[in-house]
Order: sequence, then C-alpha cells, then structure tokens
Amino acid sequence: MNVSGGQATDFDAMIVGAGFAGMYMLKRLRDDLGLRVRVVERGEGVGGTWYWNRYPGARCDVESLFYSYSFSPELQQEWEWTERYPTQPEILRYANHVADRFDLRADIAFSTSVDSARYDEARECWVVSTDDGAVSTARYLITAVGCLSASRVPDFEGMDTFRGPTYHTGQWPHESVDFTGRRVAVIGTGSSGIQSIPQIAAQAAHLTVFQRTPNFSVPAVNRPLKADEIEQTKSEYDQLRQAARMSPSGTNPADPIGHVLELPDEVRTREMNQRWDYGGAGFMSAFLDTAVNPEANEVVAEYVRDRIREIVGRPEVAELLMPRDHPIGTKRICVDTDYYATYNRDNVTLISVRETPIDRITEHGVVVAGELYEVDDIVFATGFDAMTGPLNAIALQGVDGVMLRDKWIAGPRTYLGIASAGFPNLFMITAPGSPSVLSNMMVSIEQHVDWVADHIAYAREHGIIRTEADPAAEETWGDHVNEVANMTLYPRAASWYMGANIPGKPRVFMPYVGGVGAYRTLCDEVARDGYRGFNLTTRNDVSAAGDIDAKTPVPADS
Ligand code: N01
Repeated sequence: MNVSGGQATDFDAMIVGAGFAGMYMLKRLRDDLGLRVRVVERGEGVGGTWYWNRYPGARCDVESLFYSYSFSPELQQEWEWTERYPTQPEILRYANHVADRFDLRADIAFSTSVDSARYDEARECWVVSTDDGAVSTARYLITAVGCLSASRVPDFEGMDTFRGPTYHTGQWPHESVDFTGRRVAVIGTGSSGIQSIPQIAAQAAHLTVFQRTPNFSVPAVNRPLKADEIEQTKSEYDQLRQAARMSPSGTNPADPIGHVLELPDEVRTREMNQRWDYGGAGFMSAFLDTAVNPEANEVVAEYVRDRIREIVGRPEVAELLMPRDHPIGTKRICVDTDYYATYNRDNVTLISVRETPIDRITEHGVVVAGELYEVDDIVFATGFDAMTGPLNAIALQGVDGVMLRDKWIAGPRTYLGIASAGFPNLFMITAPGSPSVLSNMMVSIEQHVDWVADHIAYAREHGIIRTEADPAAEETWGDHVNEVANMTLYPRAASWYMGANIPGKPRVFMPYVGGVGAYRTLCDEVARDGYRGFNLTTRNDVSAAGDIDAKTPVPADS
C-alpha cells in the first residue's frame, strides 16, 4: 500500500499501454519522481503499434535517426540504426532495448488488458479493473494506448464463410506468413496496404488489390545509413532535436521555398523533382500554401499524378491509381517503396471498388459487381478506429458516473488533447485535440509525457490531489482546434482524422493542426500560469486513516 498524497492507493500511477508513450511515462514517474507505478499492457511485449503491426513491408515513415527517443543522450548515442527508414523488426528491437536498458519490464503487467476504470471521488483515486480479475487503485491514470491500435475490419457479408486464412495488417501473426504460390487479396490502400502490396506481390502467385480510394504516395528512397552520416547526426543531435521539437511536424524537412502560386513553373517543378528524388514526406513541405489553398494544392497533386502516369505502364490502371477526391496531404501522405511500379507486374490486378463496392465474401474469395475473385488468403489493410477507438474501448467512468464514451458521443472533447473535464487525474498521451498523428509521434509523445510528469511533480509539491480540466477551458480549446482545422484543407477529405472511415462515427477533425512547436509553447504557458484551465484541488488535512478532510480549490494563478 502506498499513502503518498494522503489516501492509500495500490499505486501512485497506473499507465495503460507499454508502447513508446507508456514506457517513457513509466521511466519519468518511477525514476525521476520516485512514484510507485504499474503499466498494464495487453501484448506479450513492449512496443505498442510496432508490436502489433508486423505485416510485410511495415516500416516507419519518419527517418530512424529522429523516430527515436531524445530523453537520454547516452541512449541516442549508443543505438545504431541501420536504414534511413526503420523496419518494424528494427523498431521493435529498439523498444526492447529501451525496456531492458532502463529496467522497465519489472513494472509492466503483460498480457493484461484494462477493462474499466472508475474515478472514486470519495477517495480521489482511480479504481482500475483488469481482465485478470484484479482491481487496483491509483491516484493517477495515464492512457498511453496509441492512436491507431483499435484495428478494424468492415462488416463484409459472408466473412465467416471464407475457407482460407485472413489477416489484418494491424494484428499480424508473430510467426512468418508465406504467400509463395498463393492467390492473395489485399483490401485497402492506405499506408499499410501501400507498404505491404509490393512485398506480397513479390511473393504471391497472384495478388488482387481491392481499392476503394486511391491515395497519394511518395517514394521513400530508403537506403542503408552510412557511418559518417550517423556520426554527423549524432554530433548535432542537441540542435536537431530542438529544431524538431519546435517545428510544425516534429521532423526536420527542408524549409518551404515559398508560395507555389507565386513561383514560376520551372522553379516549382525543380523543387518537386528534387524532393521526389530525395524521398520521404518532406515532399509535402515544399511550399507554404498547399495545405490551405486548393489551387496551390492542385499543383502538387497534379505533379504526383504525372509521376503515376510515368511509372504505371497501363494507362487505365494509372488512371485508377490517381487520387482525385481529396487534396493531397489531407489524408496522411503515404511513403512507399515501389508501390506504383508494382502494378506493372503481370501477377497483380487492381480492382476498383469505388463505384461497385465489395458485395460479399464467399468460401472462395471476394465478390465485386457479381464477379468472384478467387483467392487463397485475404489481407485486410482496412485501418483503425483511430484516436477515440482505443480510449472508448475502455469503460472509463468519471465523476457522477459519466462514461467517457458517452461524453464523446458527438466527438471527442478534451483540454489540450491531454485531459477531459469530469475525468480528474486522467491524463491521455497524444489524445484527440493534440498534434499526435499529424506529427512525428516520438516528439509528441515525449512532449506529453514530460508535461504530465512535470504536472504530477508540481501537484505533489503543492499538495494537489486532484487535477481536472475546466469545462469552459475545454470548450474554448475545442473551438480553437476546429477553427485551426477549418483554416486548412484537411476537413475536405473523408479521412480517419475525421472519423470518416467508421460508419456512424461523428465527423470531427480530431488532431490539432496548429503544429507541435506552437502547441508545445502553449502547453508550457499553461503550466507556467499555474495550469491555467485546470481546476486544482489540494488536501488540507489528511487523517492517519487517509480520509479526505478538506478540499481546497487552488486559484489558477497560484
Ligand atoms: O489504414 P487507412 P492504414 N471496402 O485507414 C480501405 C499509420 N500508418 O492501416 O480510403 C474497401 O489509412 C480504405 O478505403 P477508403 C498512418 O498514420 C503508418 O493503411 O476509406 N476498402 C483505405 O484504403 C496511416 O494513415 C505507417 O475509401 C475499404 C484502407 O482500407 C494509418 O496508420 C504505416 C473498406 C484503410 O486505410 C492508417 O493506415 C502504416 C471497405 N469496406 C500505417 N473499408 C508508416 O509509418 C476500408 N477500406 C509508414
């Protein structure tokens, strides 16, 4: 039993999830603040998204030297990345290395899920129930559940009748899957489909891709890292990391060269050619106006369509692959290796299910417009119930018995994407209303974890036992998130950012578009102002039995 803060609880803090957010949160709270912490993780190992997403070709679209923790100078110097973009196995090795190096496993309960958590106002703590039947209490509950961890397969008629194996990219088997000699269907052409399709095509006897919406993809131009460039980056890590923290997206792309509509054709094209040849998502930051001006956006979109025309041999297939229903960048840009060229292979067929959706799945395959495409295996690259899905999957009950999923029925409502009114002492890492999925997640994770750890340290120092987002501050933040999103073209796409991939999910633009640097500054200001917009409650007097005798709201400017 632990009595820090007054009332006895099993733990000072419980953390849901042992991905990169949960691991770092554990380290900060346990090692820097000396708290008693328990992490609950449903997987058998650490790594979160990289533990589950083991599909062929799974690779991060942020460069490895920056898709890594910055909190430990020793760690970032000693770890050696091998490729420009890290593969899933390499990232998982890194996650395991971190867990071992900082002795994190001892405080993680693996193969355990949090079913529900209820805020007990009398005791000012969270009562957390896990699927092993245990019930624990903790002053703080921190969700580090990931934004893309609730995988989703559409409810196709006849799914259960299919006689062969089926896979979801987000829940890939741990043993290797061999498609040699097999006829495979891939349904979905988001990042997961676009990464796995070239690899599956290279192995399978035949691959049929079912595409509902074509996506924009840029080449990764992946390659092994050279020793001298690793050394160079490591010697400049301090400045580079700081620049990433203050940048719009948490990465270090080349600066935009200006407004595309103000530049001569040859300058635009030269810039896009250079960025295309260099590879990676930095292609999207060539110009200042593409995220906000449809005409400017179209210049870049048409450039990519031209590249598709150039790469794909059969014009009718190239035409099907060209996105025309959303501005480029308003769905997460895909970063690929040989994606478009894969459609030149004789063993690959592209079926558009845009006008004629998949009718059903039968014992033998996939039926579209009355025609059966016979396959041996089906890969669902159909995405996730993003951002709110993993949080709503837990029965989170705040004050007055209100469930978070009910409060969020018309869309998520948070203050700073980190807390929600009515849910005291609950902190959510990279939740809706924060930059999260629009950024290098590592940068956003570290920023949130540091902010939460600093707040908990502050609370303990000031005898604060309860931190709760103020409803008015939450509303103002929600309005701001919407206002900034509406200044951009983002809401024009039917994307998972908008909840548009899940039938019935409210259409609300969930991440914060304001940029990680601006957001960090704002969060720091909130903290400096004594946690402006949060209601903080202190315990004046704690009896030996740990009863709460008095609660005093602390003025926001204290
Ligand atoms: O999922 P998605 P994802 N019939 O939702 C289609 C991150 N990530 O797993 O667009 C037919 O993007 C759906 O079609 P439509 C990254 O942030 C990162 O690929 O809804 N098709 C779409 O094509 C990414 O954005 C990395 O019309 C159906 C696809 O399934 C996010 O994860 C790698 C359908 C789902 O695409 C999600 O990517 C992988 C139906 N009924 C993922 N329902 C990297 O770091 C859905 N679809 C590189």
